[in-house]
Amino acid sequence: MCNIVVLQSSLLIIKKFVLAKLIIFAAVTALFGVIFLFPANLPKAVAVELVGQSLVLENFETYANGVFPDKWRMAKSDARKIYKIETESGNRFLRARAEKQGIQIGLEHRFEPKQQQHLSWRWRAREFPTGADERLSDKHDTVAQVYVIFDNQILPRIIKYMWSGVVPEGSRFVHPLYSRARVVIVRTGMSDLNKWFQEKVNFYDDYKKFFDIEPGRVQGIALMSSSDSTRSVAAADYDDFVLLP
Ligand SMILES: [Ca+2]
Repeated sequence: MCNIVVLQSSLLIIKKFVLAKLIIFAAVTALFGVIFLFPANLPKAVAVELVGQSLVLENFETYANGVFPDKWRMAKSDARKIYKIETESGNRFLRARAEKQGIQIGLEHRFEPKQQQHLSWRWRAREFPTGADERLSDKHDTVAQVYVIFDNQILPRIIKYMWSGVVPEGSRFVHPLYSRARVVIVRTGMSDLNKWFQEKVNFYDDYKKFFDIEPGRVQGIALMSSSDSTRSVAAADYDDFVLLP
């Protein structure tokens, strides 16, 4: 009898533990839309290992004008309204315009970060979210940000490279909404509107500096222009994501 009571009580504890884990997982997924778990109907990016070589992950040239780039996965279907292909002087790129929204999209590509440590891309700010501050959870919006997602696709570590209107360039801090994410402000200021800039980051070094361990496999990259916290508008363009040794 006693054993049955102990067993029942153990089962209850296990159930509570599993429930708590599920609640935490749902909360994290809702916040960050662990995008690679969802829309499995979309084709995966071709995973090519090119050790010691550059690899163009995405230049948007293969898509028709005005469409959502279907190699990218979305956290919510409303992403289709935010992210669309645009053409300018014969070049195709991704245009983002988020009105009171914050939805990320991601491109799955798994590889060993030690082999290809750098990511470069181009971006252009068009409209900054009003009153945003990337350090504060209640004002956490960004005109443009690019992420590298590491280790796994359930509770990944993430490094987010952001263009901030106000936070000083070079700032590095823990993400205010997700403790496994780190932020690097790679560009600051609202004066350089409508002008393309190229960025290049060493995500392998950044991971080691932030977490003090060797990174696991990169799972992919993601991007987001967000304006949900400030109930305003964020607009930016993105192009030419390249992995380099
Ligand atoms: Ca392009």
